[in-house]
Amino acid sequence: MTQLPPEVVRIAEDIKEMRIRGAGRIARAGAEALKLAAQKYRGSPSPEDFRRYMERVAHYVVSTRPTAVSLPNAVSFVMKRLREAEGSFRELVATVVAAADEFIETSLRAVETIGRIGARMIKDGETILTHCHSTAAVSVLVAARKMGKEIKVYTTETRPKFQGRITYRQLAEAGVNATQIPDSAVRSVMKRVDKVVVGADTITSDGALINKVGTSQVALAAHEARVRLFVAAETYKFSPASVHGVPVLIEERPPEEVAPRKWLERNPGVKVRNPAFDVTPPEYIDAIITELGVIPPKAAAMVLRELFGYSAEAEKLVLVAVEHDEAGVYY
Ligand code: RUB
Repeated sequence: MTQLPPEVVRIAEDIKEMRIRGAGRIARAGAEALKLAAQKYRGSPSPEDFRRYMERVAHYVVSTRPTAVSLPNAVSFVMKRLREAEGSFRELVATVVAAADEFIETSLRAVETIGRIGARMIKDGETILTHCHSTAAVSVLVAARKMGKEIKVYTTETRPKFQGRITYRQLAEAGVNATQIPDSAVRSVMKRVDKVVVGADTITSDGALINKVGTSQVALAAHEARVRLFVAAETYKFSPASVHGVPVLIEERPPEEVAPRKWLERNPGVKVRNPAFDVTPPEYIDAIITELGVIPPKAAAMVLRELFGYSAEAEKLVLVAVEHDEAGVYY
């Protein structure tokens, strides 16, 4: 069996260990991994062998992290092109490379468009709260600043991995007046907040949002204070498999990310849970800002039908991710 190129293994490890993180970046890295796998393939030049090898790579890449549907969507985008293509081995390699490049470019453009659309929804002088680090949400906030709007942003720390520090740094570098708060301070600052903007790992056909753990508490506090909550999400964050009732697996990460190893050793048998994501029901979401425009969460099913139709490949890939970690919790 042809070995997977080290570059592909490295990308997969970087996704697993969260050196590459955030649903959009994970998706682009997945597409890049397929492209590299095709370019570095040194097995037999028979189209059938190459196709089989690429199916194996796709399975491997999708198995890295289970929750963000952007990853199987990116892989499906590329693999669909390969499955539909005919021609020599060289032509098939070129098909994979072109599809991966197209996904990456389209994805980056979508983030930019969301920034432009979302920024128009923010008024000069408003205070915004965001959670974790979302490239799409940061794009909205930075675009608002570029439009000359003087905004103030609260960024949560986002324990246990502190992705909020990335958000803070990116906003500060863009000249946005940002303030870091502990996650537990969300409710106490909410009375000074005008809008919440967060990103998405997955949006289901009923308009529920799966995003960094804590998002649903932010939404609850916003709902109580009558603060509107917006989700910045490219359409490849919508789950085609959810149309068919396939559940979203909430990733559980190692306890060492939550509690220091020494403390765990000193307290043998201690129970620690570390769910990486949670589910915010559509009732707590005012609108989803996509590259196609702003939609109510209840329109998610329509977007899915429009974009994917029936996508059996995507369903298969999501199932692969589910098989990968059976200890997790399903939405
Ligand atoms: C990141 C996270 C982000 C979404 C959207 O979780 O929950 O809000 O992935 O990000 P993690 P983006 O750090 O565990 O990957 O807008 O960049 O796609």
